[in-house]
Amino acid sequence: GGTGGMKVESLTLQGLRARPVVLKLERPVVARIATITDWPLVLIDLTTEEGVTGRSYLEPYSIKAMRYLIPMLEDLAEALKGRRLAPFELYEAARKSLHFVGYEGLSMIAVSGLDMAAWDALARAAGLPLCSLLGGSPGAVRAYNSNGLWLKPPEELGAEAAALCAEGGFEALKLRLGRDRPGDDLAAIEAVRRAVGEEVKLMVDFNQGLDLADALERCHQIDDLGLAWIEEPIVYDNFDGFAQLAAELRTPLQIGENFYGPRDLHKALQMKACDLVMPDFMRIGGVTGWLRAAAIAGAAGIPMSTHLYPEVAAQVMRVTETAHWLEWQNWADPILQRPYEIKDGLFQVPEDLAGVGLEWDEAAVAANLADL
Ligand code: SMN
Ligand code: MG
Repeated sequence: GGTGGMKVESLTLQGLRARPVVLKLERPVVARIATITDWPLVLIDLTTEEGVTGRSYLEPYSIKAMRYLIPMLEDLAEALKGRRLAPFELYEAARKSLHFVGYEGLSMIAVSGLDMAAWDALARAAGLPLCSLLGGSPGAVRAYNSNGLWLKPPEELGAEAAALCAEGGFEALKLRLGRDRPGDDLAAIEAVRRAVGEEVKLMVDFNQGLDLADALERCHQIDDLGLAWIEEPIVYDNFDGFAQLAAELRTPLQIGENFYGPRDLHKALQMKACDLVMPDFMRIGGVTGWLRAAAIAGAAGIPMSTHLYPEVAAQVMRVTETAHWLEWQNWADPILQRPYEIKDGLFQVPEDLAGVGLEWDEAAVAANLADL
């Protein structure tokens, strides 16, 4: 399939275009720490001298952050221009260029965006889906629906949960917790449970909203409800606190969307700060960072789930030793020509595409370009 194959070892990085887009969310993000109604995306086109273009997108949560992220991406590409398109080598070179600036935050987010586009270009040139280039094969990945169940009144959640299951035959949903009154969180879980039945798996996410004392109390309150995991009850970098929670709770503790690079995952596991991990592609270091993190989680026997970026997520989950759950949300779909299909709760890597295979719907992009 795909482009039919090309000499992939001869690709040369030529340039990068990054465009800011803002899309209205169908179900706004209402989390304990922030409300987001308009979702920012940076669309990346990485060009090569040979004519192959690699694509990726970044979702930096904050519209204004795109004002700093786009020049960083352009500067990285300028510095790497003329180099061979070898993603591991580009990753190392980009990281080294940031030694003095610092590795985390926007630095890592920019490197990750470049890395995902580079892997896409390489696999496109080879005429293979990325998962095949990595030694796997296209196929299905188990997914949960993360599109909704934000901090709304509990009485609205039953109908929404049923709708979310129906969006793709899902048998797992994530709901957000951290309402002011703990009893309202319990009512929310109860409403969703009643609507979807006992068989559907429920993940819950506090979005870092509690302090450790509250987290200890409130996580214990929900510890015998059969939840699939409790995610980020406290601020993301408090690994000591997570370790205490993980030791006390029976429900698996999930963290990782705020790991900056594989070493954060390594540290979290060393400290026994969690039972499960779920790196985000813009923070873990794109595909390169994911592969390295997946090796650590695999060796430790820790189940690994994805955060956002479902298309890249599906590709790498096909080669992830301890692959657990793909987080499905479709907020980028309005600007994609061909979103991957979801059916029976399984997200499908198409057989007949090359790379990650993102193609922009240029009319939709033009209609939603942001004026920063
Ligand atoms: C999340 C995702 C996207 C926006 C806000 C919050 C969340 C998750 O932490 O895990 O899906
Ligand atoms: Mg989360």
